[in-house]
Amino acid sequence: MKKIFTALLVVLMFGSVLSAQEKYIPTKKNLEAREWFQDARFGMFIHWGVYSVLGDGEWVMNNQNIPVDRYELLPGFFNPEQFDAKKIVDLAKKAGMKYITITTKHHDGFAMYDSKVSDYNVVKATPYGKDIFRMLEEECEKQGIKLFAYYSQLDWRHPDYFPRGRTGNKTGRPESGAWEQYLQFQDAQIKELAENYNIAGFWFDGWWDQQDKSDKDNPKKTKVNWDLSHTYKMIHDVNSALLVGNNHHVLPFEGEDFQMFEKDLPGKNTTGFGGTKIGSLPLETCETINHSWGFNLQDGKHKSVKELIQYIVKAAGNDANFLLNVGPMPNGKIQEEHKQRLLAMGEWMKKNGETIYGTRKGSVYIENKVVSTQKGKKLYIHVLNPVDNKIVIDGFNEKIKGAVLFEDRTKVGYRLKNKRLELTVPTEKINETDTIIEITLK
Ligand code: FHN
Repeated sequence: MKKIFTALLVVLMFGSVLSAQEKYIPTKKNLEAREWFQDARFGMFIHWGVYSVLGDGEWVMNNQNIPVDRYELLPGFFNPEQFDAKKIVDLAKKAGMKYITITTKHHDGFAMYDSKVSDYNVVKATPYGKDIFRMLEEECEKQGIKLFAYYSQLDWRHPDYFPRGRTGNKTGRPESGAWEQYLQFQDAQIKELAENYNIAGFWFDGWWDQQDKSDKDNPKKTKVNWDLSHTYKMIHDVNSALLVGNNHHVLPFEGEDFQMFEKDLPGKNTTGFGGTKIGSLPLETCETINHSWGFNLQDGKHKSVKELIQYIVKAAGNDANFLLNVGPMPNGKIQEEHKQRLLAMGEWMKKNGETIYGTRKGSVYIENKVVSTQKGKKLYIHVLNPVDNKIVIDGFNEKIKGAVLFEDRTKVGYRLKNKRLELTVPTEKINETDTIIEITLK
């Protein structure tokens, strides 16, 4: 009898290891969701939490070494009476955004949804007492906007997030903890989000906190076992269409459905923590309007409308979505400078969105000068910061039927010889943000 029991135990254990590590094969529903995602091209990122009360960004707990027992006073001051989910979703739509990704839990461990796993959440621990994620979910459903859940795997509050990683080391927690217990906590919150909210996917963050950078040849090495395959399988078992992305700054892991880049176009490394190779999954890059993700009272370095529009054009020219961030203030409103920029982007997207939505990257790319997007036989040449009205493109392997200005169908002169394409735009038609030439291919 004992032998049979042991054999059964081995089979069960072996089976569970295989099931968690079996090759991930995205379902048809998932692949359709990926297509939708790539067509969407533009989303709103929302970083919002009790940290907004201090107006010093979302890293304030770590940066000011605020111990947990002091930080836990903040929820008591969080009462965003002017929060209006309809206004937020209206703004996203007016900007031309097709989805919203909001922080359900950032590194501080505070849940912006009605978590049954932890009372450290916006419903139970604040005078506001309402489920912000639920209100956004319901408004997104009404307005046909998809909702993604940002979830931080890194946690500066949970005692079992131990061993500590690179950050959150001075938050007054005991130097002990059970990592497996933390993973169970994390997975329980992820599962309740997947099961109880109508979302399109997860945007994970914080894996990098445990990255073991000592092994240059193995960037995926970590000091702990995140057991990502178990978490991802759990998500896809709840709903195979859920798109999983993880902002780990390394090549995608098995079970992920899109690859994101932060403050850089895919593959670039202006930040110093980027430079990750581009994988084969749908791509997204995320950026702030000023320099802060969470509301920062003193950060007035807001990017211009031209910079933001060129960012979405460059992203699309790199086959990537653009996830542009807002950090609501403690009263629940979006700061005016960001609202105005989003509305201006929306005006541009109304006129030119056809050259972005539903496109894939085109064959023409001259860093910072000319990018291209394509939809069927239409190749859109986006001329950014031209020095004159002649655009020269070498190595052009396509055959052309015609070329016009996208905005008013004015004919664009062209000469194609030995794979060199010369386009001549009427000088008065040059647009200082983006001159779009629509080429019809043979
Ligand atoms: O530490 C976070 C940061 O607060 C923010 O959430 C960004 C958004 O991409 N991700 C991490 C930094 O890489």
